[in-house]
Amino acid sequence: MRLRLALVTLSTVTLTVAVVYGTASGAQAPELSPKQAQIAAAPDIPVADVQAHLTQLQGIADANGGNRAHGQPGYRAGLDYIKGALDAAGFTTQLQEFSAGGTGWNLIADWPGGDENQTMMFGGHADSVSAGPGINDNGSGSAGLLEVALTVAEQNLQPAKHLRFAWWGAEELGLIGSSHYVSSLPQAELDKIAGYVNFDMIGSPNPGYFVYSSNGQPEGSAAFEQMLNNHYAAVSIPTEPVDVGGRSDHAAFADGGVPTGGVFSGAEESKSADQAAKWGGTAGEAFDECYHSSCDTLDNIDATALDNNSDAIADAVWTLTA
Ligand code: DPN
Ligand code: CA
Ligand code: ZN
Repeated sequence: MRLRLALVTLSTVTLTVAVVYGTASGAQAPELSPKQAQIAAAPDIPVADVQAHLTQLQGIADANGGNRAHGQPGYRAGLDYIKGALDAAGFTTQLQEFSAGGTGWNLIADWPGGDENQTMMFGGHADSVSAGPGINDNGSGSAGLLEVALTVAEQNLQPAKHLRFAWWGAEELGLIGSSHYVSSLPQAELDKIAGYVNFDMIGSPNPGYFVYSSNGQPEGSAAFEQMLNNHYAAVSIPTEPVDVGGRSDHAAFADGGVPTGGVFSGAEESKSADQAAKWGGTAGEAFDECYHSSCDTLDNIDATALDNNSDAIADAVWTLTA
């Protein structure tokens, strides 16, 4: 009886507070602007959907001599899998052909709409080394980007900026596909690219959470670094800045003056004791012991890192195109 009285009293107080607040503010909570609403709506990507793409890429490598390397049939088969899914979802796709000791292709996917004078690009390389199937490097980024793109279509996102995804060829031979793309754009077209965010290795088995440093990068890059750091801070994951330099496909964009950013879970470098303390995993072992080798297979993926970083891709797409 006493308990019930206490509850009645409490709910009365709560009601009173609500009424007073309503009166004082004059209305309900202020409405979000379309930009704020889009940012708030960034989806949580189910990791199983990303893993399903990785299973496909592994199967494609298995059926094509064990790799998805430039100049090998597995490369084109993997790219066709990604392209087929994007085409079915309503993207406008194109294969940009180039030659580099064999024919290579970039896959460019545009989501119709938005201001093309402000085009935001998100990408990663789709080729593996010839030693193995390249599931972490870079099936992981390829699959995360694909699932986020499919989610854009599912939710019929209508961003203010124009949205373009890219899967690059021949990265492993020296950033050839992305360099070809940037150098083939007339200056007027390059000027329309508001930014490029890169995802190369996002499911490393002994993962770190690295955000590309904007130090020495074109003006505007710091906003991408900040946005990505905000994303991880919101889910209580500590990050470290990393100077990726010329080691991945953002480099040609940066050289062309386009603001860049990216996310990376670590390659051949060894995880320090400090890093193991904050991220878990094994100190003194590489972030990816199977980097560029035949064991970069489906089981060379940390599902939690893949999940967290795929969610970061989604947040970047939703936030940076709003
Ligand atoms: N793409 C790999 C490389 O070029 O060595 C791995 C890598 C990705 C390295 C991102 C640094 C940053
Ligand atoms: Ca998720
Ligand atoms: Zn790579």
